[in-house]
Amino acid sequence: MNHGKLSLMAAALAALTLGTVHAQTGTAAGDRTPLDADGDGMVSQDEFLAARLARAERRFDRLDSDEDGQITEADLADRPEPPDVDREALRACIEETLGVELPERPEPGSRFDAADLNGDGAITLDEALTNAESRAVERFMNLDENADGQLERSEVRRPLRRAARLRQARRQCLREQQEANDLLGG
Ligand SMILES: [Ca+2]
Ligand SMILES: [Ca+2]
Ligand SMILES: [Ca+2]
Repeated sequence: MNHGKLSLMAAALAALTLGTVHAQTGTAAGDRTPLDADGDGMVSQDEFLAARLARAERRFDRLDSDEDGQITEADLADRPEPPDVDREALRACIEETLGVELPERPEPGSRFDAADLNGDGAITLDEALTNAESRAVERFMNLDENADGQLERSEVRRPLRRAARLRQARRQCLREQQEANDLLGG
C-alpha cells in the first residue's frame, strides 16, 4: 500500500471514526441525531454513545461506496480527489489565527490500522462501531468534568465554542490559501 493511499485512508477513516479532538460534541448539520434523546436537559453516556454510533453507521454507509459491507481501498479509490491544500501551511495559519498549538496529526494509516481490529486490510461495520464506541467513551469522559455520568450545558459550552472557532479559522485560512493560489497561479 503506497503512502498516498494510506493518507487517503487515514483521511477517510478520520471522517469515519469521528474521534478528532475537535469533533463536535453536538450534531452536525444534516447529520442529526438528538444527543439528549429523552429531553431532560442532560446527556447521559448512553445517549451520547447512541448518537455517536448512529453517526458512525451513517458515515460507514457513505464510505462503503461499493456496498460490500466493508471499507477497503476499493471504496476509497472511488472518492473524489481532495482539493489541493498545503496542509502544513493551513495548520500554521490556524495556529497563528487562534494562538494555540494544534495536536499532532496521527501517522498516515494509523487510524485505519487501529480500526481494522483483525488486520485484514478491511474495516467491517462491527470494527467501525467498536472503534467509534471506544472513542466516544473516551470523549464522554473528557467532557464529563464532574464525572457524574451526565453532560450538562456548562460542560459542553467551552468545547463547542472551541470547535466553532476552529472551524471558522480553518475556513478563513483555506480561503486565504485559495486566493493566494489564484493570484500566483499555483
Ligand atoms: Ca466496500
Ligand atoms: Ca478488519
Ligand atoms: Ca457531568
